[in-house]
Amino acid sequence: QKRARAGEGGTRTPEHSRVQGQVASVKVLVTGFKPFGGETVNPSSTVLPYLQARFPQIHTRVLPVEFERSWFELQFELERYTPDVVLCLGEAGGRSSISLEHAALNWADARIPDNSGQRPRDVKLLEFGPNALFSTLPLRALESRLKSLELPVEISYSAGTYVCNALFYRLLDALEGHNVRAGFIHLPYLPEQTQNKPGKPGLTLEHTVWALEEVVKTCLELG
Ligand code: PCA
Repeated sequence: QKRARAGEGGTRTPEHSRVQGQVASVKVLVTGFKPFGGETVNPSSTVLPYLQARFPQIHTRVLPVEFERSWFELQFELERYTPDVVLCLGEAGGRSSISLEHAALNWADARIPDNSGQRPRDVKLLEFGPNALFSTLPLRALESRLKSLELPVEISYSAGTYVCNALFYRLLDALEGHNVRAGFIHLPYLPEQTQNKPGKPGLTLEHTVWALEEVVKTCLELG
């Protein structure tokens, strides 16, 4: 069922709102996750205050690492804020690049329980939903922009089968037929997280924030 009314209230008048080439009225919602899996930080929420400071007009929110509650809280933001662009961020420990996620799978298989103790195994997220849904962000353009700055970036074809994928899938499902762009980006560990994990790659906070600033800038320009 389609409960999110994210597309409503989003009528824009670009002629009136164009400020120095930017469409000032594009409403961008950026979410991150709380720490999980024994970590004390999650890069996806660490970056939010930096993005908020750089772009005061955006809306940011930290979500719980819980299958049910993360979607419940995101839905609340969609209805309250009626964004034009939704960018969800999460941590993908062990990856070395910023992962622009292309696809969300209609599948949940949790390796560890979520922060509420829930551990779905081998189940569909939506019984009658399509097997996969695709990001509606311009991933190739984002990839080129970050590559040209020599930031580590890749387009990824799996957001996993845990809470991030579930949130991404439900978001794309709810926004189908709405004029709202949505995507998910997975971030590598921060250096403080890799200290006790020999061989695991990470990315500095500076580079992570820089990459996401470029992404948000692109999102703000999506009229
Ligand atoms: N990463 C997990 C859930 C929360 C997060 O930041 C995932 O990839 O599913």
